[in-house]
Amino acid sequence: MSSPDWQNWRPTVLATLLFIVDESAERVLLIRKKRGLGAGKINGPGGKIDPGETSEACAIRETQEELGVTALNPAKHGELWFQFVDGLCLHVDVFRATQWEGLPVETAEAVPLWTCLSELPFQEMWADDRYWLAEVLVEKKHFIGKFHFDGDTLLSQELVWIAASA
Ligand code: 6U4
Repeated sequence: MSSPDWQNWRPTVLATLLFIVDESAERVLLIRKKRGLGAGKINGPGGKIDPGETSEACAIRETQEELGVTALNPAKHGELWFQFVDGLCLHVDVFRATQWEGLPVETAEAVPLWTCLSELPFQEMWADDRYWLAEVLVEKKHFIGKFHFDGDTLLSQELVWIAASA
């Protein structure tokens, strides 16, 4: 399977992920996703950007819809470029927040999972997450990651850590 032509890659779907980090308790608010792409997996809350919506507003809205929690001042920490063999070209902005309002509740879309930062459940997450998630959550790093998937199988990856202005 040849690698994607990342130079000429254009996304067809724009989405977000948001990770709320409780720094004093060294834990992160993850979800068990109930439906949509990646149903059954553990991930951060997030979803598709609506027309005219900023990615930050999308990340906040999706987290409210999925968990009933409002993230305050999320900071963008990265971009994920996903090329799926079936043709999906998915671009995801990744946000990290350390302040929020509300208590997480289970919804039709997700089960909330406060998770120790030292025990991220990579075996139940998308295969790309092990390459960037701990560094973003714990070390507050910034990145661009490009990942080629066949369904759940990660075929190839390119990851660059970048200066904090992303
Ligand atoms: P809406 O807008 O409610 O339809 P939702 O159904 O939650 O959104 P969906 O199914 O389009 O979203 O999937 C997009 C979500 O899946 C984004 O939050 C990013 C996440 N996602 C998809 N592929 C991923 C991957 N390989 N690694 C990862 N997250 C991924 O960490």
